[in-house]
Amino acid sequence: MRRAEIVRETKETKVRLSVDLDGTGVCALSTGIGFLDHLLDLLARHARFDLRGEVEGDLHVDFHHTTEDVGIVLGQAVRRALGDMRGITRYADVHLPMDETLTRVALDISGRPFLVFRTSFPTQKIGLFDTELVREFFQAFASNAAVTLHVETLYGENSHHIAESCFKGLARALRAAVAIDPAAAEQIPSTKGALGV
Ligand SMILES: [Mn+2]
Repeated sequence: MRRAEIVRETKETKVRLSVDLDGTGVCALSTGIGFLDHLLDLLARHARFDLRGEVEGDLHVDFHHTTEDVGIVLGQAVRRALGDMRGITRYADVHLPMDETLTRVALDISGRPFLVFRTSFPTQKIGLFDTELVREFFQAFASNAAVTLHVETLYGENSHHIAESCFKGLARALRAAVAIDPAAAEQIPSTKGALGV
């Protein structure tokens, strides 16, 4: 069972989140931030991960802590659910089109955290959501899932479409990279014989 649950509590947020990497794409998670809930729903659906939990954040301050901390906890949960990463495909890359927008996401479940994020937004807000928080989420996720993640929006004009293409792209890349490689199901996909140590 590739499942894990993480509970993280600070003065700013309290996050309980469970992930099943071999789910059906259910998302039963409410952050109090409408657009972030929408993006997490897309992530779960397109990765076919089941995400469940509760999030309480200091939304009276702004959306920063909550968005970042959900990224931290999701990253930690994915990393724990992967275990020793035996048999995974490890690498994946997708080009995710969303109407006029095209975003490329390349992923290596390397055990080494690194983010390249070359995406900019034509607006500062999508509804009440600050577009600068998309990078914060990706940084928190990549750092805590210990993956090498390259995200680049090649072109796009609508901030909603751009944010969606980043999250759907991450989802599709995760789905492919965590998939078990039938040709090497019992092997750690590294000449080092171990990942993330
Ligand atoms: Mn949408």
